[in-house]
Amino acid sequence: MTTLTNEEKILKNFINGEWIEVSNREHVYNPANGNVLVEVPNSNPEAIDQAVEAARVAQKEWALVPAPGRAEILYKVGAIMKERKERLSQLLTLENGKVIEEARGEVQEGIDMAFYMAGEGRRLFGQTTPTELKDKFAMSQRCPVGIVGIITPWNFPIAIATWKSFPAIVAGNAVIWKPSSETPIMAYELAKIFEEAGLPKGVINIVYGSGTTIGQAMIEHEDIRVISFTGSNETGRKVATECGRQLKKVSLEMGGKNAVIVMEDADIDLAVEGILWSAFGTSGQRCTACSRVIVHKDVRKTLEERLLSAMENLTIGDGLDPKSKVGPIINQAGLDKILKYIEIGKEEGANLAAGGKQLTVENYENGFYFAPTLFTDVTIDMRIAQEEIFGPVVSLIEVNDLEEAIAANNKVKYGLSSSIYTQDVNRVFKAQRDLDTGIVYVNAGTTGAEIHLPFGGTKGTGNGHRDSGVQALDVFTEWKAVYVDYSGKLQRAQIDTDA
Ligand code: TXE
Repeated sequence: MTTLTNEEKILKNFINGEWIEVSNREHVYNPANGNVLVEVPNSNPEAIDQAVEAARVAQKEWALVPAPGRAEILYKVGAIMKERKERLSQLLTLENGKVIEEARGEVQEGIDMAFYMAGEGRRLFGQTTPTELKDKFAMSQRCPVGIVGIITPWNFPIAIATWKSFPAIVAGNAVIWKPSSETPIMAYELAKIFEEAGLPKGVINIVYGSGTTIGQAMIEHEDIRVISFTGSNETGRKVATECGRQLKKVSLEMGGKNAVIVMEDADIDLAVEGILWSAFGTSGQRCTACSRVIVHKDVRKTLEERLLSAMENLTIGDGLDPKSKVGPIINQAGLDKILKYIEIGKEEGANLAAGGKQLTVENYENGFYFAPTLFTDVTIDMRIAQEEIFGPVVSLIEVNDLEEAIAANNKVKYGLSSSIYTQDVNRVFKAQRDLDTGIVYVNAGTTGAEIHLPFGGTKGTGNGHRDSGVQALDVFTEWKAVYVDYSGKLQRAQIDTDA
């Protein structure tokens, strides 16, 4: 069992390769039992000025290191993470609550991202292209943007950080990272790993603090040229508005209202397994969580019965207990939000078929547990079918055919992930074309993204950018077009083309 030393329990900012103690700190709680885990700095905005100063100096040197050399550091980061996987996973469960098997999966995602982005050190492809003039050469190349700011949430405290920081670093940027103060330990551990891997000081800087103080200071600082944000739609809109005022590039990933569609020809048991995993994993606190099941009328009753019976077998408890299938909710505010939606669902006339209440787990009385919940008789326009609840709550919606199912899927303001269970190849291709989401799964739940594919969504989920995949590099690079004229004379584009 991993424990923290007294020194590790007082987290510090990491600026210019130094650990800086901050006297103003807040407690961070283990959601499984309500005990204090660590203290996290509540920094002043001046910490951002210091971090930017360090990043400015560091980035100039870092950008001159050949990209394969930058990648070598990421290979080392990946190797250390791999060696330390169990420690990281246990600490992740302690601070976030997700069950240990999922925590291991999340850490693995970070390891995969390290090796994948290290590979980019030998690609970072640009293009060469013919020119319209003789004896002239043209190419485009990726350049670092300079200093980038990343703002991350608590639900995937290590994976999301790696999706953002690794491409930024391999592309030659310096990073200022504000992690969520709910889950600060992963950032601390990752900073130690960067340090051990030999990342030059100032290339990554971690400043802990509130969104409104530190997040805002990052957005306002004119030398931070990009903000990459994952979090709620509400906060993301504020971030984008502020960044817009300053002509700052901003990449947003802001959640979803994801659906699993189950057609009448589906393998129902397989669908039930997929729904359980994607609806109740991480206690429903994933941006890709399945929170709606859109089911064909012919199999609605069968699916409902089998789902309810499978839900009864989910063990809820401390994520470190291997028997637990569903861990706690992040905090009291998270529980309150879920409870509010249970009331809304009841008032709207949905049928609460299971769960809908806070749970007390023996010996973990101060933990934040919630029963896996199913609402049936839900219609598309109900708020529980439209708004992100961020808890283990699923709404069952009955439809008559595929067209209606796709329309129901698309009739939400989000567009992150969707899934369809069917055996019919024609339906598969029609659905993957028409489902208006950035990610589509066939015969699998709504979760399970792999790091080498683009992650993100349409409509209210984002603003057109993607985390992970090679597409992540677009956020952290500028394109430069270079023309080399070796004709020895003035050649005017568009004019001297016949010469
Ligand atoms: O999110 P916030 P919170 C949703 C989910 C959850 C709700 C609240 O519904 O219940 O959001 O969670 C920083 N300027 N998601 O409060 O506020 C903040 O410190 C700059 C869905 O944690 O969006 C944190 O680091 N930054 C989501 C990050 O933004 C600001 C994952 C996210 O915080 C800021 C998390 C500001 N004004 C929550 N205010 C998903 N879709 O995966 C806050 N922050």
